[in-house]
Formats: sequence, C-alpha cells, structure tokens
Amino acid sequence: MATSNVHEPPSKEYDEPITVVEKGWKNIHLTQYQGHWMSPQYIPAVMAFREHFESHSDDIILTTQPKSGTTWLKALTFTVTNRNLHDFDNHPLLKTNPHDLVPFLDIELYANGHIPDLTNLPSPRLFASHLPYNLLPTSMIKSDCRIIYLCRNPKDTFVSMWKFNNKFQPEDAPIPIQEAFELFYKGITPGGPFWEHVLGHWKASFERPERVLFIKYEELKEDPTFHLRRLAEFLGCPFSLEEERRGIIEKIQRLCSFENLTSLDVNKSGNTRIGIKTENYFRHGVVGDWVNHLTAEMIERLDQLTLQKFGCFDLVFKE
Ligand code: PAP
Repeated sequence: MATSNVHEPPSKEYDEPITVVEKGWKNIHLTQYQGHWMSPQYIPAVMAFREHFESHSDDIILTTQPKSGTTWLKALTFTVTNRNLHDFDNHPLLKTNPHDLVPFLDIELYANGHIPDLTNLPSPRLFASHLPYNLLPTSMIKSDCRIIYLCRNPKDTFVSMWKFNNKFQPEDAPIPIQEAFELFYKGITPGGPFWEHVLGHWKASFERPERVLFIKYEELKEDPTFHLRRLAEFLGCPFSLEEERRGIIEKIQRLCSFENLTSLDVNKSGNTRIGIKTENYFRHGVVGDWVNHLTAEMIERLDQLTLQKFGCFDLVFKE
C-alpha cells in the first residue's frame, strides 16, 4: 500500500508520565503506557496515531496481539476484500509478504510520531494494529469502521512469542523459557497483559457485534470455510452462490494457508518493510505446540490464571 510520510514535528515528547520501565525480553525493553506494555520506541507512534488518525466508516482494521496469527489474518482479509481485483494465478500474495500488503498503523505508518497522508488510499482501507481496544483512536470507534480481532490460546501465543524473540538474541544466548514465561505471566508482553488485550476486544464484540468481529485462531484452523463466510458477511461482501460454486472460498483458504505461504520465495528470504525477515513470521502454524515446550508447572499456572481472568466471561480456547 503506497503512503507518503508527511514529516511533521517528529517524536512529540510524552505528554503522560511513563509509569514503569522494566527490562523486558532481554534486549527488548518494555514500558508501561496507559496500563499496557509496549516498546518505548513505539510510544511516539502510538500517540501520533491516536491523536491524528482520521478513520473512515468503511475502514477495515485488523487487531491482534503479536504471535496470534496476524500474518494469516492479513492474508485472508486482503484476499477476501480484493477478490474481484486479482486472479489467483497472479495474486499479490504470491510475490509479497502479507505484512507488506496490510501495514501496521501504530508501529509502521506513524513510526517515530510522523503523520502519514492516508487520505488518498483506495477504499476500503485495510490496516492493522497491535493496540488493545481501549487504546484505539476515538475516531476509529466513532467512525463505525469495522474491526476484526484474531486471538489465540495463551499457551501457543506464549511459545510462539518466545521463539520469535529468540530470533533477535545471539544464538548462543537465547532467552531461557522460564524467564520468558515469568514475563508473559506477569503481563509484560507487547500490548499486554495478554488477558486484558483479549478481554477488551471480547467485550467490544458483544457491545458492537456489527462493528467488532472476534475470531479464535484455533477455530479458524478447524473450520476456515465457516470463518471465511463469517468474515465476508461481516465486511458486507458475502460470497455469492456463484462464487461458492466456483470454489472461491477454498481457493482463498489454499492461497493463504501456512503450507502455501511458506512455499513462496518471498516468504523464504528477504525482509518486510519494517525490516523483519519474512521467514520469521512462519514457524509451525499449528494448534498445541505448547505441549512440546511448557513444564507441568507452567501449564498449571497459566491455566489457573486464564480461568481466573476469562472464567466469568465464558471465554474458552480449544488447545
Ligand atoms: P506477528 O504478530 O509478529 O505478525 P503473527 O503472524 O501474529 O506474528 O504470529 C506468527 C504465528 O502465526 C506463528 O505461529 P507459530 O510460532 O506457533 O508457528 C506462525 O507460524 C503462524 N502463522 C503464520 N502464517 C500462518 C498461516 N497462514 N496459517 C496459520 N498460522 C500461521
């Protein structure tokens, strides 16, 4: 998506006190901002985004916590929304990593507090954010744009996050899993605490069901056809009978599948626009890999905490 950066006053000083600064995931420091943890380098971006983003009512915003399936959701939503523009044999996803088709607002377009000109992007504009629901710009909530949230069970999210963060550590000095676990458990993750991030979107999906769609990674994995229909209906572009007959849903599913995306050269080498190796966004792409990494004690503690946080909200995950 082409955008131009208007280099307005950069990096506004924080106008709120930084409550706690703690050394986070080894060399990745996290700071608390309005009750959520984030990298201090992103705070000017988050502030500029919240203050200056002007939402359109037909915007589509994908919100996730890191390692919950963002890459997959970007691929699926881009393909569903643009299905009349691209044929499957010559599709942008064959040559471009999903992150470069759907930009992050907070950590990419508003990076360093610069204010991008997004007014001329074609409708519907498709963006992503890792921010919790309560930190999304007011204009986004007021404009009635559509928000799609994808979440994943905490154990797989944690393992995926730990493995991903270790890609940025020296090979001979990875973050010990116990250390990473304690951080996750205490809520010290980008956008975390994990549970509050999920609950904010869960509640919003009941309060504004026509504007906030809540999807679970495990259910998407189990029945992608059902959830693709749900997603298209939510976006106001349901699949027609003719499309169903032509097998469009299966084609989208296949194009965006872990197996297909990881077979493409673009996802085997090179970097995304924000400088992360494309291959780092793919590992196993399965449900339940946590059994291979967590100790019995970690499982017990995480399950207890999750029950305590989600129990009364009828929010459960297949694992
Ligand atoms: P991000 O938030 O940094 O963008 P995100 O895409 O949310 O990362 O998470 C990556 C996880 O999604 C990886 O999970 P794993 O570590 O447990 O394997 C990655 O493998 C998985 N993933 C990426 N693409 C797909 C896909 N097409 N289908 C299913 N899972 C996927």
